[in-house]
Amino acid sequence: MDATEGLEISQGESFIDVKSFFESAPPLKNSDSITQKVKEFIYQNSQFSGNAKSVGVVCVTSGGTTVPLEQRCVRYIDNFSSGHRGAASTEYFVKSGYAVIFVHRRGSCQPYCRYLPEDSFLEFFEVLNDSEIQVCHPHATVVKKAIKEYHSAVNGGFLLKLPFTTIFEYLQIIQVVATSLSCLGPRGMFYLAAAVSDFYVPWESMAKHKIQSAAGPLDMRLTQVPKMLRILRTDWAPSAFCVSFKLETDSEILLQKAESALRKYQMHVVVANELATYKREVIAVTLDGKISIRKQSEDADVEDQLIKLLVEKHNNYIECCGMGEIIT
Ligand code: PAZ
Repeated sequence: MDATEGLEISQGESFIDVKSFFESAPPLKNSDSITQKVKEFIYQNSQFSGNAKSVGVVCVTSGGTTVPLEQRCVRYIDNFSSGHRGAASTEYFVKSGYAVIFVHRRGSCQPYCRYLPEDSFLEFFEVLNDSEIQVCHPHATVVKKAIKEYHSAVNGGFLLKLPFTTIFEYLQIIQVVATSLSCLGPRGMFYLAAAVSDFYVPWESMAKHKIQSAAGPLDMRLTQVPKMLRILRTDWAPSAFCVSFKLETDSEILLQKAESALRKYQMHVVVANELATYKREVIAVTLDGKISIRKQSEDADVEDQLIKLLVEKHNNYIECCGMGEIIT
């Protein structure tokens, strides 16, 4: 696929930025196989009436993108995100009957693995004899649940995982998913929880080899990453339901920035969250108003309530689109 395919947008300036971003990006590895997997997954989940397999297909993005500083990359700029929100949300979407394309940062938190230990994995197992191991008793319940739910999602064809590391890979994958998902019209959804770099080093101006410290202090000019949300809405998947996230550290500007993103990029929902409290509270900002969602108990996930709300809003959207109402 041509990297700039589907970019017939009117805003000249954005078009040029996007075109030059894709033209200069290193080509996505396994692009053909990713495109084929995405198309097959969407096709298999596109029968929505009668014995519907899924109620819709949602692309969940998760984890932070990196910005390489060298073509043979030793150093990079990273973005804050563990991937926990995307992984938890994926589980709740699958539970609600959605098929999920999970576009995630390599090595970040994965669906159904959130309760497994990161650093003491081996403590979960004990050796019985030369050929058998078993999960130690206190952990058996949580591991059994994780294995069952994971296999049911993957074998049932409800979960497709696509990894990325760099901003280049991320945006190329989003383009593939978005242009493929557009065939589902309003039944397609984007849930963009990944922390995406705002600035990058264009490939052609990037140092080829490891930057040397002997040359003294480093001066580097970063270019703004083109705003893909706008293109996603206007060109790639114009009928899909779009939820983006806004993270800020200053509570004074959070809602104002979320409202501005809602209007500027024509999002259906912007989920506003503050770094200090994002695990227990988020605010869903829509054109109809704001809804604050808090964790219901210490063991609960804020994503549980959030996904319930979004599923309801998505259903209303599908209904209104079916009735010929134009919803922006
Ligand atoms: O991945 P995580 O659970 O550690 O964090 C989630 C989050 C805070 C990255 C996400 O909720 C979010 O706000 N993403 C968008 C970040 C941004 O404004 O770029």
